[in-house]
Amino acid sequence: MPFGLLKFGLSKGHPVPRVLPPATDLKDSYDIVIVGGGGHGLATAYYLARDHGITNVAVLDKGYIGGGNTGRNTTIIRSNYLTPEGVKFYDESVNLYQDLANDFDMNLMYSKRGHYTLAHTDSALRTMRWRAEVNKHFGINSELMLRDELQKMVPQLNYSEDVRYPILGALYHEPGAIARHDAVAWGYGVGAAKRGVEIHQNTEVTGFDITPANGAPPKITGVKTTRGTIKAGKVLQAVAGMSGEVAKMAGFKLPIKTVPLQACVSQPLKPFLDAIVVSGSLHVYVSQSARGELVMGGSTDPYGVYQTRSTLDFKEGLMMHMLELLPFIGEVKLLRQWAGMTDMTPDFAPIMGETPIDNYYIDAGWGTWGFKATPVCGKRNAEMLATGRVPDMIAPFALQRYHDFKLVGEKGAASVGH
Ligand code: FAD
Ligand code: PYC
Repeated sequence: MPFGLLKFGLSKGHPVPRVLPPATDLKDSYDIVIVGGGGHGLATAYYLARDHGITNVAVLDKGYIGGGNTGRNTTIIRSNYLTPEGVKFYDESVNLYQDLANDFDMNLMYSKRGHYTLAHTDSALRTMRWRAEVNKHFGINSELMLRDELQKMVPQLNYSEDVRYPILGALYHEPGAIARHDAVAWGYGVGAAKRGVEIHQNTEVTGFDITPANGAPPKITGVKTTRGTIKAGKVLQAVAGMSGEVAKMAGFKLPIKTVPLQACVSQPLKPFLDAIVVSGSLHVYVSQSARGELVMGGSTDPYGVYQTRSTLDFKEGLMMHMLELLPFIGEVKLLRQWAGMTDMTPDFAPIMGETPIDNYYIDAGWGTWGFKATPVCGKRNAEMLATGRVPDMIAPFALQRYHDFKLVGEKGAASVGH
């Protein structure tokens, strides 16, 4: 009998502890204002306070923390990217994830599963071999696996040759994992708040005060919100699906198209699938959560809109392909379906660092792949805001690269087919 729990539940003397301090008024001025209380904004605030002692910081979110894509993603964490810049960057993130539960004193349910990207064609096998070689060069455990070996590792899949896209092999990535996404947001938020950062929910940013200084680049001086205008020494924009619109308020343009990405979960099933399985050709991916739900998704919707509507069209297409991969789940019921808005860049890599506005920094272009990057973004954004220098780790992701035509082509590794 969990007596302690019963006592906790019944006694007024044991209230559930408040995890975030109660909301306060906005101050007139902050050293740093972070626009967006998703994982990226909160992680930045956390590392600013923890590693740099900077706490005169406000995180502003128009809704509730983690209510954007941080709380809508399918929680896949991996570093099996294609470019050296991407591999090093996501590897740092995977490493940071290892200590987070201890840092936060919170169970993130981080679960290493192994990640398999299926190849159904010879050209896909070639790409998987390429990714494996780049990964191995940087010390990351990825390898090409041909069908017989794969079948031993993930016997649940349909290996029949009598299908449209028979499975030929896979890129196996041993560190591939899933975690509890809301706990990541809350862990960072609570950790930042405990150290003095202010988190203001229901506070929408509606514009910016920018001073044009004679001949010098324009400079940020303040942030306009639905609760008044505040002065800001520096600003970080971390608003994922709203990146293009918020940048427009600051007076510059991003090479971003915003499209919905949908996902769904099944009713809970007895655990049968340990691996995370992705197929670009079938436009599906699936893992089984600790609760037994199959967490499933596919490609982005083919139209640019700012909405999070679930569609029958997506569900039908996804299930058709899921049944090709796991034909025995035909009777399984769907429990929930949802969508998030994803900010897609031309090269499927993020945009991080400086902008045309002095002291206005950006963390955007996270499309369908940014949950896994939450810790590294927080750590490197904080370093940049604290020192005023762009860390080498994120320099390749500068907005300027589109002007210089130095793209970081990650289309083959960003997530599922697009
Ligand atoms: P968000 O969590 O979206 O936070 C941005 C915040 O900004 C929001 O809370 C929003 O309310 C706020 N905001 C917006 N405009 C304003 C404004 N004007 N003023 C104030 N606040 C504002 N990535 C992976 O790595 N692995 C996955 O498996 C994965 N699966 C995904 C599945 C789906 C269905 C979706 C939609 C995305 C998936 N992603 C995945 C991508 C990932 O979720 C995002 O890239 C990541 O969560 C972005 O985090 P963020 O903190 O930048 O943004
Ligand atoms: O980034 O691995 C990923 C991912 C899978 C599905 C959506 N994003």
